[in-house]
Amino acid sequence: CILIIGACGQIGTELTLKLREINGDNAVIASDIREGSKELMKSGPFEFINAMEYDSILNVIEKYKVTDVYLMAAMLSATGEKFPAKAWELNMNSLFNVLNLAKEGKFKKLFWPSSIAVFGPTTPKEYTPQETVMEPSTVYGISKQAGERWCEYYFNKFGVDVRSIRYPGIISWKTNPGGGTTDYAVEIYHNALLIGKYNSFLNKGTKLPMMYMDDAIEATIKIMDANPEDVKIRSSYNLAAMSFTPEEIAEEIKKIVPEFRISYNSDFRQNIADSWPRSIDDSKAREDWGWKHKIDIKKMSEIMLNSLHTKYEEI
Ligand code: VAH
Repeated sequence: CILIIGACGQIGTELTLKLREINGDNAVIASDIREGSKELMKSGPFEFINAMEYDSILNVIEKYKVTDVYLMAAMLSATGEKFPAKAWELNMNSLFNVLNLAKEGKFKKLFWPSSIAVFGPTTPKEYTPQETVMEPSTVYGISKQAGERWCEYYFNKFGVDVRSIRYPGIISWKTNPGGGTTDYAVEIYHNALLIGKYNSFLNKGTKLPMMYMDDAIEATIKIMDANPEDVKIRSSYNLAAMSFTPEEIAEEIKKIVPEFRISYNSDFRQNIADSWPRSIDDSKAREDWGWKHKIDIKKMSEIMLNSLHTKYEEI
């Protein structure tokens, strides 16, 4: 069966729910260091796992005869700059735990998320290639770049079947994101409905690669279902759907919430955003395992506002 480590996070929650829909509730074990949303907790088996503790992962793998592991626990870019040592420790030790468990044959297939944060200020900013200069300037980005190198090393040296995607900013409404620089693009929708305005911590003109959650979940499942020989890149695949600026989201929101107003007041996260690409070339993922995105900024805005409107009405 499948084990999701970090199942209570922004991506982990929806990945767990989708995998349960496809494989059956009891075929997917959710785990995290704390309990998650009501919807997640009542949808199937849950185990407490600290991703940095090898034995706690091994116990669950043996208890449920796990074959596939998705390691979704990590400290993201903004929080990582506040707690650099903790970010490095969590992001790397958790990865070494699962790479070594796979190397020792305790389970078969591993998914590990990388990020466009592996790119830095010296990387070409538009249509960033799969292979290019990567000098990340955040601890999070450094940990993802190092992680990619280790994934490729364990594949080449020990035949570990690890697969990885460089996620762009992910937008969703079911859980609140935690500690990311792209989180402005989630907060803005909540605020549009709650107070009709948003003070963006990223400046006008800050274009970043982004993706709606359903596309990210589909890509994750697609790369894990791909034939091993089609997964030609074993560091991590560039992945993209759209790129937009805060003002472009504001324009989409105004089509549905005409009185919405945006203001700008950048903070330390502006430097992080400025170090990242503005758009990504994901042609290798499209060629190798048939990736294609479905949701654009218009569709995303409609889904976000309609879903959040319903959510806030229920409260
Ligand atoms: C972050 N949401 O902001 C994450 C992601 C590309 C951004 O890695 O840190």
